[in-house]
Amino acid sequence: MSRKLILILGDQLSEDISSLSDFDKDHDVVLICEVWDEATYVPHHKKKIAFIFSAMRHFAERLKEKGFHVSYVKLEDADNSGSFTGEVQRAIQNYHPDKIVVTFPGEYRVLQDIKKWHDIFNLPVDIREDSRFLCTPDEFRAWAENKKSLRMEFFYREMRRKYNVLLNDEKPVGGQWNYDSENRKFPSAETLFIPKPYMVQPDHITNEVIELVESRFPGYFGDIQPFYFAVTREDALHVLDKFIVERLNKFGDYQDAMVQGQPWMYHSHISFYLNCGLLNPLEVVQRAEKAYIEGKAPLNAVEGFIRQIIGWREYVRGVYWLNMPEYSDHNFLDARRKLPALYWGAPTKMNCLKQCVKETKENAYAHHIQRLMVLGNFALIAGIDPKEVNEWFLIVYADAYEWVELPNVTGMILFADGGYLGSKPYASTGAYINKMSDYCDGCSYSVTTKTGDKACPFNYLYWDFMMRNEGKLKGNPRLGFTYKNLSAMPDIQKETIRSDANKFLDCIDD
Ligand code: FAD
Ligand code: DLZ
Ligand code: SF4
Repeated sequence: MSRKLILILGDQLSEDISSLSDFDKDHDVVLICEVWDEATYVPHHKKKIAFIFSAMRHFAERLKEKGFHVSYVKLEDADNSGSFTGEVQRAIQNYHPDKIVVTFPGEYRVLQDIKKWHDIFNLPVDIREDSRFLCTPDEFRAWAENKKSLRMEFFYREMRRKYNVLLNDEKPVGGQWNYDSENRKFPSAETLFIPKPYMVQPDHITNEVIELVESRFPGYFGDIQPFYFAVTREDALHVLDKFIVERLNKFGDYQDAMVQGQPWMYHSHISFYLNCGLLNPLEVVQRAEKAYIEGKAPLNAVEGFIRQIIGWREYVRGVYWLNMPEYSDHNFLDARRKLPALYWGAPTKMNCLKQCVKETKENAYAHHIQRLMVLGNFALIAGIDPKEVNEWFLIVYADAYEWVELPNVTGMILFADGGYLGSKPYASTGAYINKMSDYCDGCSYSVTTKTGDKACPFNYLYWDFMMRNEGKLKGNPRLGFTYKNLSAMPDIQKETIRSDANKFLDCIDD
């Protein structure tokens, strides 16, 4: 009887993963390994490493309880080779398999390694579709074919039809596909009473991993304590249930709101669990839809939430696999500035950035609008090199894997792909941040002042960005109004803006 060696990666922690679909308990072996290469290919946030390792260890225990033969390699094991290839090699020597099986990985660089194994080990390598995603790379390719630029909204409608989500006789429930226009409420008194998310007490496995990370990754960014992530499927389901029951009803209303001292808001905080396999996207969507059908959450909230998962999440993955490896080299706006030290927690007088970086450091999490309109917007208008921005976003968030991080950074926030993913750069002055948050109240700068030492840097950096990139952006139909305003601006004002921007950026790390 032949034996399969099944490698399960740290973001494939699902019992229904395709690589296990024909597991033979009498012969096959599952390999799960903590390897130095993965833990260090970027210096991940400490909470991210602890989360993945603990979730991997718990998952291995679960498989063993169910009778799977699991070979689990810990980071500190004496013979650990430090790489997937090295660990597969050791497992081949130990178990003499006839075949290697792995589900399609989440990152291009890992896929390149896996593709070499057939030649290195002289064994067949079966790379299986990752059926947890709702759109395969081939389906996405077919949808994208012959389109010069892609738009998420049309992809999303296809996905609603494919999975029959929020549809009545093939028409969108409520008559509209998208209820975003109802979803941009400012923070109000209600945001003072946000239900607390489900926080998990670390067990002995997690505590052991925390100690390991503290001793082996001491200089890495981020606070490891307090640690409260779910690391099992049961706890991840609790996180999801608590969100559906307590916060989904307000998700739409406050999706874009930012409140100082409230890192979690009405968001779901399930990206970590979706991306490592503890939750499945379709089950999440179906639970949200059920809440709407049962009258427990309004349509604007449920539609908005579902759109993020079957729309944006699948769309960015499609963009990633369709365009790698070229996508990681895009720099359409030729941005060259180094990432300022404030992204690593160096003091800054800009309160919005200070709060978002502080929460990122504490939680390995920031919600979407913090990533997009504060951390991302600043990186865009300050002209920071896409490579540096991508690396930062990959390091600091516990949900970050290149398939999802890269399109969001290169495409969504930096417009570095020239408008392939999004129709215009998400650049804004301080007015947007002031409208959607209370950060400006506690800031040393004045959000209503446009130039000079007291002025909010977002105000002059925004116009400086538009001037610097006029040649590339002026023709964008969605920026027509901006460039009309710019052309009406007196030259002296433009000069002041340029000079304020240069002065600020030149001293940003002082
Ligand atoms: P919610 O706001 O509750 O949304 C529900 C779910 O929708 C999320 O869990 C996520 O799975 C999905 N989702 C929402 N927006 C997106 C999106 N733009 N792309 C993909 N999925 C989405 N998400 C990641 O999972 N990993 C990343 O590395 C990542 N990097 C990002 C970088 C930037 C610059 C930006 C602007 C966004 C990034 N996102 C990333 C998307 C989004 O910010 C996070 O998915 C979200 O903040 C996670 O928190 P949540 O689970 O509370 O999400
Ligand atoms: C993120 C991560 C880390 C920190 N460590 C490991 C590891 O030691 N072993 C492992 O299998 N996976 C790890 N991961 C997740 C991988 O980086 C992820 O599986 C690949 O990038 C493919 O998406
Ligand atoms: Fe941020 Fe400007 Fe508001 Fe300060 S004034 S918090 S820098 S937007």
